[in-house]
Amino acid sequence: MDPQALQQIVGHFAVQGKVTGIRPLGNGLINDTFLVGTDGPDNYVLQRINQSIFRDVDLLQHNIDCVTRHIREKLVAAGESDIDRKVLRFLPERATGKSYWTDGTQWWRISVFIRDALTFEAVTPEYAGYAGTAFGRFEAMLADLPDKLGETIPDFHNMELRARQLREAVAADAAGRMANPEVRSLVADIQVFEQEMCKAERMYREGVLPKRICHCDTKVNNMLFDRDGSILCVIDLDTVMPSFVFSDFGDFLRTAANTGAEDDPDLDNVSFNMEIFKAFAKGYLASAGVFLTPVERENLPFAAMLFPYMQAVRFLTDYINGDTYYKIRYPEHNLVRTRAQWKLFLSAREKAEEMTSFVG
Ligand code: GN1
Ligand code: MG
Repeated sequence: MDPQALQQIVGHFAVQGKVTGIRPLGNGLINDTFLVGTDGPDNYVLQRINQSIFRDVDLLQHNIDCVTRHIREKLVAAGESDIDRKVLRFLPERATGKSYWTDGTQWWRISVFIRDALTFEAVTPEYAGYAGTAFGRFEAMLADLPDKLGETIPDFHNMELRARQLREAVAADAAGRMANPEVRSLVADIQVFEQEMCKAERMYREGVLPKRICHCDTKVNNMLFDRDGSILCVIDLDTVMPSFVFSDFGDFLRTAANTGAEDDPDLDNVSFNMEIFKAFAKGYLASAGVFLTPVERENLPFAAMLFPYMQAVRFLTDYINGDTYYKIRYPEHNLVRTRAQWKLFLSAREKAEEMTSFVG
């Protein structure tokens, strides 16, 4: 996007200082993100919200406002220092005071850029342990949130819905990709496990599995670390909403316990790393163990399998639909991603018993 247009958008928010530069930031697959440099005390993160995915931006920003306010209050009450580095702060739009600005076709928001923070695409077991504790604490802090949060993407991590979307994509074959035998074979392999992987929705209907406020996008790169390795805060709050705790536990491991990349073209790189699993599970149980029910706890290994599975389904669905959801960098990207997530699922599944004996 042209820098002058971006600068004008920034002008709608109460930033301090003069803007000195705007450049792309991070590698999210949904929103467009920019770093805004200034000569003032802070730099900022500008984001264009992908409104074809987040259809109700008022609800989205309501959730984020409630969550950041609640966490900030908790940090203040606990006497924490350096609070602006431990929770995101969004700026009000000058005219409306809302935490976003829209010209009616595009939606934008700005948060303060957290100084001296590190992000990682991969972590050591030690850092995975810190991350486990941090996500457990994040859920614990939100357990007494007084506001009601809506689902910013309805049924986001509902496996029954994702399986249905795959079936619909296959039936419509909008991009003619079902002609490829590899795609047909992946669909068939995936469907073998469908009933097993839709267990959480059944347990929820039976009333034995609760929903809690979860982050729902706990990719390892959505966590900011301080220079000394401690966790500063969790970012990318678009999907904070009621879900099963499996979302946060499973999605972190999907990214952090993968010995390869999410879209690794070399499947020999991809496998499920038990050292990361153990360290993360230990950290998570240390902070979340107090509120988890026995059913939640005993199904954490299921969560570690569910998320590579669900992601394989989502990437394959998008491939079959003709790449309408995820940003891609080359034509077969979603297929390459599917293969890697499928390999990761199979690898995690081989370790199911070992995981179960670890969480006890
Ligand atoms: C998307 O935008 P990003 O990269 O943080 C997606 C997640 C997927 C992830 C796969 C709203 O997250 O659910 O797990 O890509 N977010 C949405 O990398 O669909
Ligand atoms: Mg992200």
